[in-house]
Amino acid sequence: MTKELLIYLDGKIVPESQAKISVFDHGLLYGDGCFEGIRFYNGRVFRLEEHTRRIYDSAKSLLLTIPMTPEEMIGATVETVKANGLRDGYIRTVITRGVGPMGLSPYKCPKASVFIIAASIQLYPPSAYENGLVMATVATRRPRHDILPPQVKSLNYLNNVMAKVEAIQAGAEEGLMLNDQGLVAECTGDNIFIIRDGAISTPPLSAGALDGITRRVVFEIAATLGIPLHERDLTRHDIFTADECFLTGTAAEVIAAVKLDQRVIGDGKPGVITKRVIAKFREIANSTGTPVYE
Ligand code: PXG
Repeated sequence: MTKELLIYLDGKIVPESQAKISVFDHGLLYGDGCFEGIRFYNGRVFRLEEHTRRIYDSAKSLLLTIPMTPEEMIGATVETVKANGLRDGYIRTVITRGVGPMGLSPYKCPKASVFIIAASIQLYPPSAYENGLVMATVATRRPRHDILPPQVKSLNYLNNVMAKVEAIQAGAEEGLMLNDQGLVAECTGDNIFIIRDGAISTPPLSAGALDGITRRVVFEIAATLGIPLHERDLTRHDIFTADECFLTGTAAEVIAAVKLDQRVIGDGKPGVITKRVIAKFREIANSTGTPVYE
């Protein structure tokens, strides 16, 4: 039998078999809530303050009161990793609207629930990290800010799930999502970057991309390596004709993308600048973060 994970749930650390949420929780009934995906490397939680800030921002946007302070949230996150004795892995922090009567109104849900899982995740097979990912443009568009704000990491991920399904059905590993104007927004769980003539470009957040924390790390890396980086509107054509392309996300980390809709990007292999960014990312991820065991 595999050992049970220990889960943080509403102030207590409990075995996973006891970590249960009510069927009347609006997080389940309506997808009403928000979450974070965080990685830890080498006994240190990567960019924990930034993830914590983002979940409080998501909650604020949803009029959702998290029943603890950001400092307590940081403490609970570290404690959950420690309780499981893990050094490398993935944390899923979830805030649900909590239990209430059926009906959309969140005003009848007195208290939000908070749970934190520390485990592991593998988004793509190891071969994808060696050879790069194959992408397909999907018909499902990223919603506009006035439909479902892409900055809110909400529990309503059906837009992304449906896009992922389309990508898999097209024989691809990742789906390229456009916004309502047909401009590149992001992928189903990753931000996208291209490189052309030695400069990196990525869509602005206004295109409908999540303000990815890995995306921000790439901005820092580009500055450190002296590689120009521009936020600008991108079309599929820009990706077809790029020299290199890579995706970023907490789960994905930094990974090359080598094909979009049967067009080979660059020479069809992870590019030189992409490899430099990946190496620098690994260095930063393995040497910084909030210590769990000190
Ligand atoms: N866009 C979307 C829509 C995301 O969901 C990112 C970009 C990258 O953001 P970060 O901050 O992680 O660099 C995400 C994050 C999963 C999983 O279970 C997905 C994400 C993060 C962690 C786990 O597939 N996506």
